[in-house]
Amino acid sequence: MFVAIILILITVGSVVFHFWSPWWWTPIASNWGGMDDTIILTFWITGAVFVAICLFLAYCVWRYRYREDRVAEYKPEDKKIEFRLTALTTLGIIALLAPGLLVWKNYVSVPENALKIEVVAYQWGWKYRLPGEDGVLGKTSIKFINDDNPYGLILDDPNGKDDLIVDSDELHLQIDVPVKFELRALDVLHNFYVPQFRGKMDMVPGTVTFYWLTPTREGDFEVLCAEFCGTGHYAMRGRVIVDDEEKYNIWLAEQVTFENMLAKNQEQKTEIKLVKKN
Ligand SMILES: [Cu+2]
Repeated sequence: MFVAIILILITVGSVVFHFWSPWWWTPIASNWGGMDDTIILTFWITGAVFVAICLFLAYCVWRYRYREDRVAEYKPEDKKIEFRLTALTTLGIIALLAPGLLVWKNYVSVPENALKIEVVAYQWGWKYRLPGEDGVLGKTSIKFINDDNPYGLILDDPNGKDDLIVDSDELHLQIDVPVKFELRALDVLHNFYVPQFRGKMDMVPGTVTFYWLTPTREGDFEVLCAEFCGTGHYAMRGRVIVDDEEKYNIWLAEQVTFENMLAKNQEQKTEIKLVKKN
C-alpha cells in the first residue's frame, strides 16, 4: 500500500509541478509558432502516457499484493496483448512524429522573396554577409579564406563585389521580412540559435546549411551557439536586433561592401610599409 501511495504522489506531484512552476519558453518573435505547438502536443502525449503508466503501476502494486493464499500465474506469452500494445505504441509514435515532419517541411522550404543572409561562425564568434544592390550573394570557397578575405569570397565572381560584410556579432533584421540564413562554419561545428526565433541548425565546416524565418516582433535578441565547440563555447554570443524599416535601412547604409573592405585593407598595408620605410 505504501509503495502504491508513493507512486500516486509522484504522479500528482509531477502534474502539479508542471502547471504551477513558472518555467516556459520566452515569448516567440518569429513565425515558428508551429514548433511550440508540436512541443506542446508532445508534452500532452508523453504526459498522458506517464500518468497512465504510473497509475497503472500503483494499481497493480496494490491489486496483486502478496497474500498467502494466492499463487502467481505463469504467462510468458499473450498474442492479443502484444498486438494491442504494438498498435497503441505505433499510433503514439506517429502522433509524436507526424506534426514535427510537417513543420520541418515548412522550415526548409524557403519562400522565394526571402532575403539571403550568410552567417559565419568561428571559434568563438559570429559575422555576417548580406547581398548588395544586386540582391545576390557572391560565391565562396574555403580555398580562398585568408586574413584579407576572411569569408573566402571568390574574387572573380562579380556578384560578390557589392556584398555587405558585417564583421560584427551584431546583426539587424527588418520586421516582417522573411530571411534565409545560410550557415557556414570556418573551423568546427557550431549552431546558430536565437531562442525567441525557435529555429536552429548545425553549421558544418565545408558545407552550407540553411533555414528561414520571418521576425515578427521588434527587439534585441541574444544569439547563442547551440553546439559545443570548444573552451570558448559559453562566450560565443551575439545579438540580433529586429528593427522597423527606417531603422533597418540606417543600419544597412552603414555597412561596408566587400570591394571597399579590400581597398581599405590594401590602404592599411601600404601605410604600414611606408611607416616601416621611414
Ligand atoms: Cu560555437
